[in-house]
Amino acid sequence: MHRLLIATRNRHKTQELAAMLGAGFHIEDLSAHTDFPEVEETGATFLDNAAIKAIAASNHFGGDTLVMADDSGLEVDALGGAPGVRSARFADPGANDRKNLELLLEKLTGVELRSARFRCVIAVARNGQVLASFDGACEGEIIGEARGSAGFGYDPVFVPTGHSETFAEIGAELKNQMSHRAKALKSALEWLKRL
Ligand code: ITT
Repeated sequence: MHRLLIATRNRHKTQELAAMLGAGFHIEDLSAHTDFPEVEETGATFLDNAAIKAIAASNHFGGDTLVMADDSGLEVDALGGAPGVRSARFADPGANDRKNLELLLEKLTGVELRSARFRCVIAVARNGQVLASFDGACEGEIIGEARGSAGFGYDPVFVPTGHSETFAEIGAELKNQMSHRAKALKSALEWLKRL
């Protein structure tokens, strides 16, 4: 069984990744590692930030620990691609999901162009080196008010193309088949099998 450290404190990400990775992996995230310092996400792209998180964690844990980091976010066309890499801290540096989502809906009040996409970059690192990275995107649109209680982040306002329910209504199983994270992880899994 492969041991994989997921370099995140976002338990929703861990849950989704764990469900998709399945039983062949022994997974751990940063939640129990309170000594691991908060990593500043100073990159301009999802790839930069995924690499920053993966390298920091693999330096900290050392040895042969295989580390996977996910940097992800929402790009809204009417906002020129915002919140993008700032998705987790859109409303303010310590913002929570509800505040971010409220700000997004406020900014889109009366705006007709509703197209958006979630993006995810997964970086895999060991001994302070990024070994590979993978990306995935999921197109959709932002509705006018939040619907559903599953998932996290902007899920209650994102309806993936070809569906009528939001990611927060559609259920974890379906989200995990079509999401940005699912697509990035599918490529990562192919690569991990050959490692
Ligand atoms: P870590 O850095 O510890 O992994 P984080 O939540 O800060 O956790 P990011 O910097 O990658 O992670 O920011 C991701 C944000 O993008 C997340 O907080 C949500 O607001 C949004 N997001 C990403 N994937 C999402 C998804 O599947 N559903 C809803 N929102 C998502």
